[in-house]
Amino acid sequence: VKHLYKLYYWPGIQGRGEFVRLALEDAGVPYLDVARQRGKGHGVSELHRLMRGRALTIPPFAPPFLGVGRLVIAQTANILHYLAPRHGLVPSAEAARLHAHQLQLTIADLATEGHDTHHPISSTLYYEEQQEEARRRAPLFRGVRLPLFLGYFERVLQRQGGRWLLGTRCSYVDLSMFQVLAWLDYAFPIAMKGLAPRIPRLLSLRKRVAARPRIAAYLASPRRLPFNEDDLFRHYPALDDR
Ligand SMILES: N[C@@H](CCC(=O)N[C@@H](CS)C(=O)NCC(=O)O)C(=O)O
Repeated sequence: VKHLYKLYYWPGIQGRGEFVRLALEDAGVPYLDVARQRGKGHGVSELHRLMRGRALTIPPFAPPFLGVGRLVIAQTANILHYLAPRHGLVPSAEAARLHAHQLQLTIADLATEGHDTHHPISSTLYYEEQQEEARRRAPLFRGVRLPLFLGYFERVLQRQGGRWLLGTRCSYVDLSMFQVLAWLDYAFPIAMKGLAPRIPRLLSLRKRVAARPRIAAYLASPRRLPFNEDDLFRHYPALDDR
């Protein structure tokens, strides 16, 4: 009997859970989004139970995590590394799988730096408590770090033939790249407009992913939550000016 995948992630935001959702949605695999369900064995309390309780010998530190039968694994890139070969989301050669993992970890670094524009001091403080520092950090992200990251991915894409980041088919890395570009566009529309001429391949990759039938259906469904100011990427106009 195949287990139903359980995705454990905070409700109310796309967050890092979205990288996993996009992979499951594109593969057409059914899954339970545990914290978005009500009732016993569901909800946010179930996340806390697995992180803090005695149920697991290796509990996760933070969401997202994935439950497969009795196995519970965390760290976004690790989850995707597990799922991808089982659902045709990565080429099978070892080198390709390592490169996919490498690119995914780099996307994770970019996501963290994007988040840190509004939380430069600590995620334990509110944005309003670190606004001044955010106004110092954001221009450095927009002006230096972001072009460096996106320039890197644009170059990889070019070397792979311009269509997909890895090989000749869509992989989970492309799905995650779509997500980061969508977030960036939401959070930093002015900066992204300025960068657009330098990342033509990435921008067409984004459209190509959005047009995949299962992704398009997902994006139009209530399962896809709207962007918001509790999420990893937030639209604070003060952090996207000049
Ligand atoms: N490196 C981890 C980061 C996990 C993470 O930071 N999760 C966030 C939500 S997106 C969280 O709830 N963190 C709680 C904490 O850091 O205390 C991953 O990629 O999965």
